[in-house]
Amino acid sequence: EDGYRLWLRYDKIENAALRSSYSNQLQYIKVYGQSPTLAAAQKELVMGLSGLTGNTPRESATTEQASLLLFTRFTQPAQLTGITTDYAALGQDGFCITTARIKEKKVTIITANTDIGVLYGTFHLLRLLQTQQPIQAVQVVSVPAIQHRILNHWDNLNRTIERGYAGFSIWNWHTLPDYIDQRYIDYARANASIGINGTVLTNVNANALVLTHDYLLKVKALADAFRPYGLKVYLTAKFSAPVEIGGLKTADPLDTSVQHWWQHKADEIYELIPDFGGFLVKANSEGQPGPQTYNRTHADGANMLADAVGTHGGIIMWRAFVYDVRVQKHDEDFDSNKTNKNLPDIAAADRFKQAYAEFTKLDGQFRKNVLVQVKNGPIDFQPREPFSPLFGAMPQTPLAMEFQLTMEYLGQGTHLVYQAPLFKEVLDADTYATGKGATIAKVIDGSLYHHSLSAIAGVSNIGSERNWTNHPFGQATWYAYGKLAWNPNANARDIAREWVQQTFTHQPQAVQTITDMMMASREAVVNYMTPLGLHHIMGASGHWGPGPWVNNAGRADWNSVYYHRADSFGLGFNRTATGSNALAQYKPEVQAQWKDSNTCDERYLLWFHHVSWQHHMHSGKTLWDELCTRYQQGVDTVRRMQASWNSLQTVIDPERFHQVQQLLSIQEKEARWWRNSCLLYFQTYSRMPLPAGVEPPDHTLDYYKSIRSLFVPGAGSN
Ligand code: BDP
Repeated sequence: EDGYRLWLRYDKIENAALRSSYSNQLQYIKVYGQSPTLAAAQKELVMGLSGLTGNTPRESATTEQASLLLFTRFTQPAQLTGITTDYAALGQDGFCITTARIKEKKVTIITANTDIGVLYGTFHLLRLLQTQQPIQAVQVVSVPAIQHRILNHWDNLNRTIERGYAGFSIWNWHTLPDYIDQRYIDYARANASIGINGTVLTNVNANALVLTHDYLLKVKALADAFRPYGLKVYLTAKFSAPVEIGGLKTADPLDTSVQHWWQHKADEIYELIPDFGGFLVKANSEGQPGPQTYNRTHADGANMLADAVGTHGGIIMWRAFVYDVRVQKHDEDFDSNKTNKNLPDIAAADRFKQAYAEFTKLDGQFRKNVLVQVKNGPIDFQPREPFSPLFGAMPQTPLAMEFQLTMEYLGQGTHLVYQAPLFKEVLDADTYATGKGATIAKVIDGSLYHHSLSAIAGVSNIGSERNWTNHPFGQATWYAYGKLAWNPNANARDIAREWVQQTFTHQPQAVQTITDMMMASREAVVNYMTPLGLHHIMGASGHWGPGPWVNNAGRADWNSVYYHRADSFGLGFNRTATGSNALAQYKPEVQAQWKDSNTCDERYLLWFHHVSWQHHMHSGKTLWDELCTRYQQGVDTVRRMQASWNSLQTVIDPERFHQVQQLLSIQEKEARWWRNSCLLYFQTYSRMPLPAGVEPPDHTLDYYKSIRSLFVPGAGSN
């Protein structure tokens, strides 16, 4: 049991009565229409039903004999005119599963407007069986809320992965285009099973080479392999490509030779890949070139590319993850040993504010096929961030959400952190952009401002490891991302439960135990890394392990001390009107939740306030005592997760049991490392003792500071 099969294991159901009821009901399959997608649906059904029931279903020659019928609006057989489906409500990707009677015989029907809708319905039906639901009277209508549900691979052409912790890239550029690894097909199947319909193959820190003809042939081979599963291919576009591979002197978006170059490049791509999705672009951020290099705006850059792909139906996802040189210019003055000296200057610049400052002024200037892709928080995928103030602040521009499935700041490949609660916290957050109830889910599904174009992106956690994600529970985050992209209103616990049933066991107590572990895991990582609104205090560059003392990284805002601002008075970043005033980027109702340090939701306290060590917390404790307690709670939760997992030895297969057991013990060790390092470091400012119940660190601060990470995979550009 090596984890390769993900949640599509289709192992035989133990309950014999259930098995035979499923197999009786679904014994004769008839698929109306012919296409690679419908063939994939049929193949999946045969594989799934044979595995789950032990009985291979048959292909039915006639409608009369069939008990499971798959058709689209266009292939619905004439005999079945009595079966009415509200096709208009299903859109492109939605599906309907019903039970009906044809001449007194009960049948199950999967129908949709498109073949891909039928495939999604097929996976849904199989999931009902995998989770052992009753299907005698099944009635499901399911339509995705978001149009483009995409994975972003930060994969380099040399197969390393930026911030990747599951081995190397699954794209083997060397053997493409001639060799199609079964893994590509299984990747597409897995994505289709949870409704993901797009994949950006390459890193946002882009390499122009992928746009050369030879690489495009390799991209085409992947696109062809994915197409039956409805998975569109996208690429990252390096803004300087016209210079790097096109021989032009400039990449200025207003230069006609540059515009033509991109137009021809797009034509070449669409010639090979008619359903190519479009480009994802990181521009003028962390050293990437962009339109500002030529004194043009993000809108100028995005629009030029939008015009190139627009004639072919493509889209541009232009990232808002930018922070410009205004912070950098403070570097020379920035002296962390005298943190307060330059605070007013640095605070005025506050990286938190930059994406909003640069992008809101461009609202209304983007072409119709451009989405601005915004990370969930204003800084960078921290264990907990307030939502980015851009959401709701650009009414005329469709905004795409960017979540990070790979765990750059969450313990990387060895920590069990189920991220659905994090995603939900963001999706459910109320921006108040149009009054109460203007949730982020409504911003990105397009309903708030009536955009028909909508997208969501998850930075992939997938690699060449046999089990795809290295940590077996990394699969759960991939799974949950797909489910929430389809339905942002779904419940994180329900998703966890169904994932556990498909992935590990049906034993009710064990399902409960594992689900509880997963649901506790996100708060645990917040507590043992960055409680109460601390953020970005990890080791520099690799972002692995604690580094609250980091004060010598290349830019002011790459340093932990820039973010936590510990001093003898207290802790936290004042982002209220007396500080950087980043808070002003939110609507008044949101500001009201956070602006007063006495009433601020304590999950965000140190994001917005510099408060005294003696600050009176809601628990009645001082800030210092509360901070210590939270770090301890983080460690305690991991220990409870260990105990829970250990209780499952007889239920889980030995291979995955031991794998997770070992990983949890690394997590416990690292949680202690975080707690000890942070408390010792912050204690040099608070000068207060550890409260009762908090375990004393077993080494000195100097020892923790001296720990150097020998190897951190996936190191990135900062
Ligand atoms: C940060 C990563 C860096 C990425 C960057 C981005 O540390 O490796 O390139 O984000 O999203 O999280 O562009």
